[in-house]
Amino acid sequence: MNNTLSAVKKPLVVLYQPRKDEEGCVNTPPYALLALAAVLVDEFHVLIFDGALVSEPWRDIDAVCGEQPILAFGVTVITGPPILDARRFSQEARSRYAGTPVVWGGCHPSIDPEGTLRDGCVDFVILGQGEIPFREFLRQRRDGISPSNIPGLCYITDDVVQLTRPIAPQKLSSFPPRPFHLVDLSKYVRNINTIGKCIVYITSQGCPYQCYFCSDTALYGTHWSGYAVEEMIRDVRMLYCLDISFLMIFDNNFFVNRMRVLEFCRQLQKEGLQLRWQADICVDQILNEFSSQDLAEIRAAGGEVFFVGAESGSNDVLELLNKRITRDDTIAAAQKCRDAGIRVIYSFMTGFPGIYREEFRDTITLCNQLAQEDNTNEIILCTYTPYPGTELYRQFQHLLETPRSLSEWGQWSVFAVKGNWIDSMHKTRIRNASVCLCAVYGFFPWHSLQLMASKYSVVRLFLAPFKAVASWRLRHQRFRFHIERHIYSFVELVLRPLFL
Ligand code: B12
Ligand code: SF4
Repeated sequence: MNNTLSAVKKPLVVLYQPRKDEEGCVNTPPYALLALAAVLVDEFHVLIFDGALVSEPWRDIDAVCGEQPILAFGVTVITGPPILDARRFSQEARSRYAGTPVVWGGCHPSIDPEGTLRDGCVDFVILGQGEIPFREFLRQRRDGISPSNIPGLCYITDDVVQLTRPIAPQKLSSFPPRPFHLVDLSKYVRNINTIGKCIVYITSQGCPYQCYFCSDTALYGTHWSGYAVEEMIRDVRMLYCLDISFLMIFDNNFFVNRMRVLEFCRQLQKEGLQLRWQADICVDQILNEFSSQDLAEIRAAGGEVFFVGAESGSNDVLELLNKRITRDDTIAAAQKCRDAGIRVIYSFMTGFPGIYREEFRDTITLCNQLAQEDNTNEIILCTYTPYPGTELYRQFQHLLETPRSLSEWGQWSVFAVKGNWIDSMHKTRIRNASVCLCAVYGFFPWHSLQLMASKYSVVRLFLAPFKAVASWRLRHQRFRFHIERHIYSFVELVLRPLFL
């Protein structure tokens, strides 16, 4: 962290990534802030702080900034718990630095600029891709001009919210490289027992698909753009120096440009970067855009895991979601990945209003089938949560108790919403089905028990009857009165410290 700010000549800009405040949330480098910083660092002195890494961000900010004036605060915000920390931070910023504007950008303020501004802790919102408009905003502030005529800039004057249209997203390759030296990347390295030391990396923005549940469409429509391969390789070389063995590529859709992906793979090999990696891909892309030969190349270059939003085993739901695939496509894609030796993490959602009983059966059947066919695969089963700005949110809005304030949006999380439209017995069924899948196939977080079972026969013996019952439940879809789940959880609690 820079502690010699007295020597700084450029105007100071403080960027903040709020803490997630949710159990199990991954700490990711602040990629949105790094993207902004890329176009700012020539003209401004940019400091990035991450609420997930420090318990008292203001202590660090005070220590670094001292008495220096700050031109603006920029905060990146997604819907859910990060809003709560973003609000705290912004309120504090305004009370400590009266007159310094607080600007919010990112998914949530872009989707609900009016609600964000009316909350009263934010001065400006910038919609959509932020690089160009934020730089223009800062230039105008620096030059003593009251910011105006900036595409995507929203604010309140005379109690009227001034909304403007966002800028058309620019190609990422037109921006300078992200200034990674502004953050301590080593703090984002995690050690996961199944994959080793890893870090999250992002290589693109947007997605050309238009799934009706996905926030990305609300932000970027069908626009997609990715960093050039040379830049990706430069980044990966730098991340490699952090002694990582696995790269979690968290793009919305990494595989949009086939040539870019294959070139990336070739360059990884040419450079001798022996990393394993995972990335998001669609069923449709596996089937229609990447040949078996392509998948083999990807695998050879360390592409070990695909994250696939299979979403549902019901063709009706897949249509409702505008997924443009059928359940048979998912099975065919699974076969193609298996042939290429690529492990797949499938993400499923269940609990759609009005049809949740019917779709649940089909989804569990498909989950079970995929897991049975390849026991290296993994399944994540979530309860559907409507996100603002999406087509499905609009469709289901009448069934929801919609948040009325920014802080209520801060409560809007997968864990809190949990399908308010679903009867409580069915909620129990969903939870139990998820536990059964984990118990039978050893998915996260139950893989630790499987690990113990492979080492100790006493654990194996203990697990056997539970696995047998869970397997019966999955086959017959009987998830009510799941009493053994409680014993299972209790014993896991006791065994874990003893054996791991
Ligand atoms: C990293 C990430 C996370 C991180 C946290 C990120 C953070 N900022 O705090 C983690 C892993 C914790 C996470 C969790 C979740 N996430 Co998430 N996540 C992402 C992901 C993969 C990358 C975000 C990113 O950095 N992108 C790269 C940057 C460059 O693009 P960008 O974010 O769009 O930023 C640009 C603009 O938005 C704008 N901008 C952004 N910030 C700012 C700030 C200022 C001041 C300005 C001017 C402009 C600006 O300019 C940027 C540069 O162009 C996105 C998907 C994606 N690939 O984008 C989903 C995404 C943001 N997540 C999403 C969701 C739904 C979730 C979860 C609810 C998922 C879940 N089921 O659990 C949880 C919620 C966590 C919680 N506690 O609430 C949704 C957003 C929903 C919403 N309405 O906000 C996204 C878009 C995925 C999707 N396609 O639906 N996520
Ligand atoms: S493919 Fe993924 S990122 Fe793209 S629109 Fe669908 S859910 Fe969103």
